[in-house]
Amino acid sequence: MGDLVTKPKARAEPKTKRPPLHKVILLNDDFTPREFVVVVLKAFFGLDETQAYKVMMTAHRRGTCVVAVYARDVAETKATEATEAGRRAGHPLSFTTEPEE
Ligand code: TYC
Repeated sequence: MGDLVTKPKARAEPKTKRPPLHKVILLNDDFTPREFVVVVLKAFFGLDETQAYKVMMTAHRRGTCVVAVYARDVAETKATEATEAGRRAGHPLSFTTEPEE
């Protein structure tokens, strides 16, 4: 009886596909003070002053800016909590999430 050799099939996708990461996106508005946006970015996303100022100014000028990328549940929790911090202070500051391509 001849030996049966099973050739492994080529796999286009890795066997364990990692779930997609999600972006947290800062949205501009006309009312939230710039300094408050910077404080929130530092407190919730661990940005330093320089990074936070750049992200805030990018959203201010262009309408949106990606703040950071996390696993989906972490991204959603951070976006919700940072948005709520704005609400508690009386500001319409808003963060959303979307999957990374
Ligand atoms: N546009 C706001 C202002 O002029 C500042 C601001 C920047 C608000 C970025 C939100 O995501 C934002 N006071």
